[in-house]
Amino acid sequence: MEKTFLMVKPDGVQRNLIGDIVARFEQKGFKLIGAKLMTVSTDLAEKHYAEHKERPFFGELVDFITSGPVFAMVWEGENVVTSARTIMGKTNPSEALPGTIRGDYGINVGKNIIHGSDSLESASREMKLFFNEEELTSYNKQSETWIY
Ligand code: RTP
Ligand code: MG
Repeated sequence: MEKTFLMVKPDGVQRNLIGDIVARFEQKGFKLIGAKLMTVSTDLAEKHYAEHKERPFFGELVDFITSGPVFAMVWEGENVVTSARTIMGKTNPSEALPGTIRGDYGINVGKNIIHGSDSLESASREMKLFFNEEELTSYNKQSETWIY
């Protein structure tokens, strides 16, 4: 089954949005298979955002993501990579639609509440950066027979 890496960013944690965000993905029908509250090191932040290394906002991005605890998660489900990005809304919260996480809670592009992998390849790479294999679980949920 497809997996994605999601992370409530430091602003989302400080604004008490972990519960709401987890609830949205749970209620959609996706399955949480790993989660932890952690502080991201500069080294991990630079690896995670390596694709943006040359962008002018890279320093700010690394400073922000290391500025306080994040809530890192792995979710599983059909088409979860794309679906999670839809639930999150556009990168810039000022363009994100109401009903999306960023549309409901954000204003500024630098403080956009949540990260989600943008492809299957990113998901696999990011999951391995943030989680050991033993930290991820696999289990059946009876309720899934009512979803799929
Ligand atoms: P993310 O990786 O954090 O899930 O966000 P994303 O895919 O929607 O957007 P991406 O293009 O990967 O950009 C990564 C993060 O960089 C910050 N950003 N700042 N100041 C700026 O113009 C600017 N542009 C992007 C955002 O916080 C974005 O989430
Ligand atoms: Mg991205």
